[in-house]
Amino acid sequence: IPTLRFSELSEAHAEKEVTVVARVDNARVQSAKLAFLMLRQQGQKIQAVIAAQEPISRQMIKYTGGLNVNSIVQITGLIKVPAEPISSASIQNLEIHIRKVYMISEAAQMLPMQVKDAERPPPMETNDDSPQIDADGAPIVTLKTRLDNRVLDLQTETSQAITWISSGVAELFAEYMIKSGSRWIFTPKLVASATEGGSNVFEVKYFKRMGYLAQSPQLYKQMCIAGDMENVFEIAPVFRAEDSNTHRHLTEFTGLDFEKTFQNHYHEVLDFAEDLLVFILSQMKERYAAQIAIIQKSYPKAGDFKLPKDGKALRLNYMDGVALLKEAGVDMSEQERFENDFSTAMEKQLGQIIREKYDTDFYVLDKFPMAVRPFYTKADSNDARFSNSYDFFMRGEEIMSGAQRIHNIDELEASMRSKGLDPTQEGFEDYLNAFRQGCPPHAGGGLGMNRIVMFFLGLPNVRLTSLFPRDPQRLRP
Ligand code: ATP
Ligand code: AMO
Repeated sequence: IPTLRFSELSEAHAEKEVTVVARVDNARVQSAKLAFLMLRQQGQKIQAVIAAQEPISRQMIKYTGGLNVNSIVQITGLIKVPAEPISSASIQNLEIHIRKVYMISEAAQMLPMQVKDAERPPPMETNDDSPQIDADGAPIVTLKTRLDNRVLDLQTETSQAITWISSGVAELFAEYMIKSGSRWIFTPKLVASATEGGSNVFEVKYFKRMGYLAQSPQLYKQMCIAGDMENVFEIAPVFRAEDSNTHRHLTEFTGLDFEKTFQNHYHEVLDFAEDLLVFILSQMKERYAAQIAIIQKSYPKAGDFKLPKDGKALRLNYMDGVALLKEAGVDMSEQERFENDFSTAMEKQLGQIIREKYDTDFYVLDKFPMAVRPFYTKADSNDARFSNSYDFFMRGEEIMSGAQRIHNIDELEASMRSKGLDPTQEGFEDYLNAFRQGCPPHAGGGLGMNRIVMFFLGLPNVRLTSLFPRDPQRLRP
């Protein structure tokens, strides 16, 4: 008797005996002579029936109908095609008439939450764990309960689809980079200095001294350029000790980073990055349409992400964004413009304005003020208040930062000092030596994978995009 996956089963198996290994989605005893199981394999469900007839005992019916929900069982039985088609779209129009049941892995009788209850979107308050019910009296599973019991939560149809979307974004990023001749790099995450120059680093005890968890692969991807690697990319964890309890900040997230040399102008790299994002977002819509449709049932915005119609990213300058906000009545003072850049509220409002005016949820702002960018950013040679740096936005929120980098050692040291950093500090020495030894002009960017998934799907919380999210309150599971 063959053991088959649900996806391999069809009406062609009618009246044939098969074996399946699946999860018990639901079990019920109908009568002393009849019991039903709903079996589940990822998104697919098949009903199984057990009826009293030779050699099946009433005891076996009681046992089957009483199986603990979520257990993994091995079932052997005859495939039947029901005369009356099964109405639910998620349930296949096949039935298994059970001959044998073996327990493979038994789930506890009381689970901390029911997978079916977790199918509805939770309220987004992260730490509220009070019991709630919806209008029909069904329990609402809070985000905290779901994240505390993430393994069960990952089994829901929506979580399954979201994890496919993350997988797709990483796959498409790597595909595009490799096609462009980029080399996949693997840089250390245990490092000796705070890469982004800030204070938001996790310290680790490194034998007899201190080390840090990498805030980004920034210094190493640039050192690879100095090592004549020309075009590199990485997919790796990024650690930020930011005590930011927001809908879009994690303390550990997946970074999609790239760095490239250019011949004449940093816009060669900016053009490349724009095409990369248009490729990822348009291919996601095509290749992952089935998953998007599932997510849309819980999060209605999942299917409505607007890409520019001409297939080219919309690029504006930072000051164009300032002007659009001013037209809408949001005026930034001279100091705000050059020292603060946009607040989250302003960014979101700008996203609205751009959607209405240009009909796109994806756009790029170039030429950010120098004062708000990290030390390695190259200033605009025409106006030193600005820089050759860009942010990418989806639905009005930042998903990527990038810039042309300083490749001249004197300029780099001066920039560090102007940002209050000490070039002689341990950890910066090796980075700076790379420039003392000669480094070609280059630019790059860092994408937050979780942010791309979140804003592509219009999800209300970034934690839904992380397998096992880390935030200031959460270090488990
Ligand atoms: P980047 O690191 O490139 O700046 P980001 O989007 O994470 O990316 P942050 O500087 O961390 O940017 O924050 C951006 C916005 O988020 C800021 O306008 C800030 O006001 C807001 N923000 C950050 N932390 C918090 C917080 N704990 N509560 C409310 N808002 C926050
Ligand atoms: P930046 O600090 O802007 O730039 O980070 C790059 C991108 O990472 C994402 N991101 C986050 N995602 C989730 N939780 C967080 N706490 C978080 N912080 C940032 C955002 C952001 O755009 N070295 C530069 C990149 C470069 O210039 O190449 C850097 O790290 O999507």
